Amino acid sequence: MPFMKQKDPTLPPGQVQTLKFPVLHIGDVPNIDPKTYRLAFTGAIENPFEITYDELRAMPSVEFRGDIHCVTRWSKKATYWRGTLFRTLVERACPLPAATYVIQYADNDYTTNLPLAAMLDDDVLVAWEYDGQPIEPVHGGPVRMFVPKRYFWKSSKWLNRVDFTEHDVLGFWERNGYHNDADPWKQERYSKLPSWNASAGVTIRRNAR
Ligand SMILES: Nc1nc2c(c(=O)[nH]1)N[C@H]1C(S)=C(S)[C@@H](COP(=O)(O)O)O[C@H]1N2
Ligand SMILES: [Mo]
Repeated sequence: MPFMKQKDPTLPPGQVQTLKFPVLHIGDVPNIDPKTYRLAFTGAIENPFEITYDELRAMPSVEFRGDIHCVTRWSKKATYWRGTLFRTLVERACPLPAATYVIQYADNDYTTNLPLAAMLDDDVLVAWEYDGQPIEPVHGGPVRMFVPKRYFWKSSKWLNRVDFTEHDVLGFWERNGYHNDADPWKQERYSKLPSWNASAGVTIRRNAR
């Protein structure tokens, strides 16, 4: 009998397990000194602030154990992260009622966007540890965003600013044809929008729920 490749029902459709930890990003790995690192909270919030690496690590931390999914079809199971719950930082920022989107900014001009409601989930972390160690620079250290319910491009490495906006602002991959919502279980990989439309700076509100 020929060997039948079993689908893994614990992985989202179209994903294949990897035991490695692939490294994926645009540009060079920035060299960020944790001593001078700052994360800024800006935009439609009552209390704009900056927080240092040490301040983040001094806050109550939460851990996440679970799977991550890249749109290029690799998934890594049972990853282990630690960080500050994003929602706790949102409470400090105190968004205005009109603030409904969160735009992540990172080194190398990387950006990605999600609705604020999605970012308030109890597994969304400003992460600073992977597998019990400080996050390596290639994986986004010292600090990256971590949004495990979405394809991994929604998790900015080298996060330096979180901007709260009243309207959606497409991020780097979202402007270049990737789906705005990025739910792996729904295989939301690519957008049907022509890329010229998105790159012309058209504001899209179709994911307002
Ligand atoms: N700043 C930045 N963050 C990024 C990216 C990037 O190019 N730049 N790539 C994204 C993509 S497509 C993936 S799959 C993950 C990869 O994270 P890893 O290299 O730690 O596996 O980072 C995401 N965050
Ligand atoms: Mo990715």
